[in-house]
Amino acid sequence: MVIASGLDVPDRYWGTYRPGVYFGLKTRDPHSLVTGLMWYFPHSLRQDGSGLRHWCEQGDELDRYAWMEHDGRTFGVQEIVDHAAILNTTFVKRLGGKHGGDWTARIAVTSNRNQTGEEISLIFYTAIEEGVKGSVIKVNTGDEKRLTGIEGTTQGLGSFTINLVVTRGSVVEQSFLAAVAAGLNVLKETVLQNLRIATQKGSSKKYIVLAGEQIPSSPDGKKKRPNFIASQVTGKIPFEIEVCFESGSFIDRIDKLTGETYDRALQTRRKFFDEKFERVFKLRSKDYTEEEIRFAKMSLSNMMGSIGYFYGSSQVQSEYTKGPVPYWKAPLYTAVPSRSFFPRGFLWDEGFHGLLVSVWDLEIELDIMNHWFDTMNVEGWIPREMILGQEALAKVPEEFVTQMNTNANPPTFYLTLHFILRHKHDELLEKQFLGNLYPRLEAWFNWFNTTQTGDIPSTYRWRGRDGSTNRELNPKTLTSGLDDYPRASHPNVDERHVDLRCWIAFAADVMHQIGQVIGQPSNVVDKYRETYRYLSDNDLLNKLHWSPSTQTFADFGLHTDKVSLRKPTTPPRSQPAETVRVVTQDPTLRYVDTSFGYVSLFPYILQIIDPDSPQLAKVLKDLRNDDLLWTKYGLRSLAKTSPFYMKYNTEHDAPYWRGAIWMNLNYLTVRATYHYSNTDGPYRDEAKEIYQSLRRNLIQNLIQQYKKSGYLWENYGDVHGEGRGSHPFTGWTSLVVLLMAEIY
Ligand code: 6A9
Repeated sequence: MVIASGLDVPDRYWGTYRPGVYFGLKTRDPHSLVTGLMWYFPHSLRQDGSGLRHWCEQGDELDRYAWMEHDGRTFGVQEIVDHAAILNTTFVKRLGGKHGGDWTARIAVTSNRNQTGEEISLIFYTAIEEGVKGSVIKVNTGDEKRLTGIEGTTQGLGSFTINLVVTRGSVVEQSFLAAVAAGLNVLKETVLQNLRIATQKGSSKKYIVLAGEQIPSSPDGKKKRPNFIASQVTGKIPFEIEVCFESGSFIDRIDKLTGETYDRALQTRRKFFDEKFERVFKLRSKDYTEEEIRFAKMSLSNMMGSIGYFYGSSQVQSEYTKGPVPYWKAPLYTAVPSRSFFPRGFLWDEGFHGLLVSVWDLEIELDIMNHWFDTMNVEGWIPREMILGQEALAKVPEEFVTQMNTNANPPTFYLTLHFILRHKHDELLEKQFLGNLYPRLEAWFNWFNTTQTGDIPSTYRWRGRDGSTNRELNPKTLTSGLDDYPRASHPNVDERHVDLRCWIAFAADVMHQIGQVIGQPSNVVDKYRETYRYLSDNDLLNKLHWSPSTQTFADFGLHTDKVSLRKPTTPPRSQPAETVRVVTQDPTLRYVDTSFGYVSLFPYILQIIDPDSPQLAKVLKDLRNDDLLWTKYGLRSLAKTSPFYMKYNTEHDAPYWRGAIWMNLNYLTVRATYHYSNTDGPYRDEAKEIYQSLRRNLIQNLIQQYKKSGYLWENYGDVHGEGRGSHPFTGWTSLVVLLMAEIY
């Protein structure tokens, strides 16, 4: 299918589609012009470049930074707190002309500590890739060789101008740089190489300035053209700058989007946002406090503000090629889980993001899904992690780049689709979208249902586990999304994974529903219903996955718990000894039932357990047990009783899904509990009670940790509830908004 992108969708052409930088705009165009912000405090800039802010980095140790408001289309309001300074970055777009219109960004710096006068340097830049046909940017300098603006042309933007003005406060120094950057991944380095120390006439004070025109000549003597133009303003806090992008084809503009006009435009946008937020989530009418509502707006806004546009090709390894080969070049419009640590697309994360995004703006979500499904190969496979383009690649260690076309990741887009069908925001649009997507949904389903099956009929097995390693305490299952969650200790073909079985059962159900909605022939629709019935048949499920001894759902495989990490007794002389796994008891074919955790909950989480079954009673009982998963902060991933609870997987590999509290599966558990508390059956009331308290615990802890730390986190500690792992992590953790609003 041809996806509508670029100028076909003018109102989403420009956006903050570089979620990996603190602030920057680009277009949904493979070779977009990019703009962005860097800043530093002159007194704390170091030779090695530390102190210069550009990419979101945890190492910068900002107190916090978050989009407080962002609608994914027209405007955004971000607050960045960097030690003594608060940077307010806002932008508003205005449509007009043929190239996506104008926008203005405002960067206002105020003091965090009520002390004014400290100096800060803001650098706003514009860059294009080198050697793209039809792309030019150049500086306009007035008298005294001061930069007065930039003008340029690209194929996607036509002609345009960008002007920067200081709108408030006192300026200490202003300078610019026009240079040739070797790539979009080295813009910070380009700035660092071109900083100089200068003094002003009649003063001995030293300033850090940008070096002006620095254009090398080509070997043929001709001057090269700059592809990077940066403008620096050093000012005393408080002060403010405005950057105004004007599109050349926008000829009937009445006034400039600056000053008071900008104020008014921003006010209007904020008001619309506020009204829509209440219409969609109804938190005010649910009696949340203003502070809680601000938190929820921040969570949603970061999801929308984390949407990026990437272009490039993945590295893919298939069984037909010796080494990894590049996939075709493709665009990806997607949210990212974490702006700092992994600002790129992840397949199963995106299905969770889709829940929140689709309630807020269905069109955006359908667009995101279209892009992802366009990355499917002929076999029906979609890569798990999308590392597209120079900027994205620069953040990934070599060994993680290659994607295997035999490996899966949970098909969570079926969750998104199920959710969209349930909430019916725009039936016509949905029907059309589903009709177009259907052939690829079939291919996707078939890929899972043929390549991920187990040896016994109706069983499934995650591929990609390493059966030969002696380094890991329990070989990881990255494909399942639950990385180090303990599975059979000795991966082999006898394994059967209960979570994967449930995912496929669920997918079959959704395929059946979609088939009905778009009027597929009954034999096709029936086929999926049959598959769903077969895979959700509770007797068969219990036979394959219910451990009679522990009375819990479990994986099955060649397993022993008697494993430990030890330093080898005779270390290789040349390098320091790495711990290895020692197995002190032969593994046997059995249920992996000594570890209770998220995996054991899957038949419940995906609502496959019959409402009147004794299994449901047992799961509900286990859910409330403090020795297993229950904590004041949500459900921990692995029971305290598991031999793998909080264990390192190698000496360097800290526990990840071995105890911490993760929002994505907590959200699904709350959702399932909501379902069982609203479905007739003997255990309704138990479910109702769990629903209330689990939901409350999760919401309260996230709000409290946000107040304390300034961030949403990748996961949360099960003992004190503190945020852990990468931050900000506003991917699935922002599903807290749906919990607050009770949207499932
Ligand atoms: C590799 C980064 C300096 C791990 O949220 C994305 C995924 C989830 O899909 C998965 O379920 N995360 C979870 O277990 C993060 C994966 C990050 C890989 C980063 C190297 C080093 O960069």
